[in-house]
Amino acid sequence: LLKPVDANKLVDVLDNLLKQALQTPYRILIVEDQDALARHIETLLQDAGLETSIVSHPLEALQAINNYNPDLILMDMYMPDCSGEELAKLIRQHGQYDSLPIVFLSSEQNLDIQMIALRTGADDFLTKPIDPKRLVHAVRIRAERFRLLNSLMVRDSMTGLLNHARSKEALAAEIARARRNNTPLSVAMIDIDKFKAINDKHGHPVGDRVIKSLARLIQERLRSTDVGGRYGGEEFIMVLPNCPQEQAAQILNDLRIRFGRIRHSSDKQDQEFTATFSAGVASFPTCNSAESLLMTADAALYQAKKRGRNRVIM
Ligand code: GH3
Ligand code: MG
Ligand code: MG
Ligand code: MG
Ligand code: MG
Repeated sequence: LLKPVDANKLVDVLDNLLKQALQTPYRILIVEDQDALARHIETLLQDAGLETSIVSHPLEALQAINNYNPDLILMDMYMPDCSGEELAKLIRQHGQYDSLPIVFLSSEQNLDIQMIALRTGADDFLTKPIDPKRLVHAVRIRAERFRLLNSLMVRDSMTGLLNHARSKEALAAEIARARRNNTPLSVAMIDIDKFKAINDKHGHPVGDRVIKSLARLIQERLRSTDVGGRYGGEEFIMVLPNCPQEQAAQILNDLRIRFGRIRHSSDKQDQEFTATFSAGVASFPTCNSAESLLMTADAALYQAKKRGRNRVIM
């Protein structure tokens, strides 16, 4: 469920993220078994400024969705191994793809068959011969709406970091990738120290600013493949692919020192104050499931609190 979104905060924090999201070309995955036709469609879409990737075997589509992260799938109906209708059903069975737009493009003129195909949860049925304008329009408006809604749904409106649910999804995806590629992966759980006292002393809005300042530090620190999420109120998660445990602990310690140096200004008292956080780090392959990574990082965080806070434990 989406938390109610404060419009001002949204403009304040998400505006740039949204602008950025809409400026990156939309990615269209073309699932079409005939090479010449696939290339023709590709050219039409690319000429309109869209980015494309082609899958000619429908059974490779799920993997391609995972790798390419498309904003829309343009799908043929009749293919060997698996029909477009079956493939659409398969895609919809994956919870995380249930709002990904699917548009059929086929020479099938029979309305009944078109309707049955649309019952899979697909969004539109375009018929050949292709009208380039109609194709580009149908694809672009749906990709745009998806991109916009998606960036609102995945992000925490206060910090712009991934929200709790998407952080967990990202962790699941990254651990699957780490297993496939046999690469390390680290997870850090971060919790601001004695945050209740900060709220009590300086007020909730000042507490919010402290949360945002840590979120910004985390955001700045992320490489393009890293994930930063707001896991709870003043709790954050970092998922660091290709990063062994010692290196992750170093990154977290660096972050911890930089956060501790920020001078926060209070509204109530005429003085600045500082804040600290504690963190726990766990890594794959020592921990080999998402659950074990989260549990171990959490246990390490608990130890960091117990041993006096303002420290990173792995
Ligand atoms: P510890 O060092 O053990 O973590 O102590 P703590 O006081 O930080 O304890 P805890 O993590 O349990 O408390 C977190 C507090 O953060 C509780 C809640 O009132 C406050 N909080 C949660 N979300 C927000 C928020 O969005 N804004 C503000 N200002 N406060 C929040
Ligand atoms: Mg065909
Ligand atoms: Mg075909
Ligand atoms: Mg907490
Ligand atoms: Mg805390």
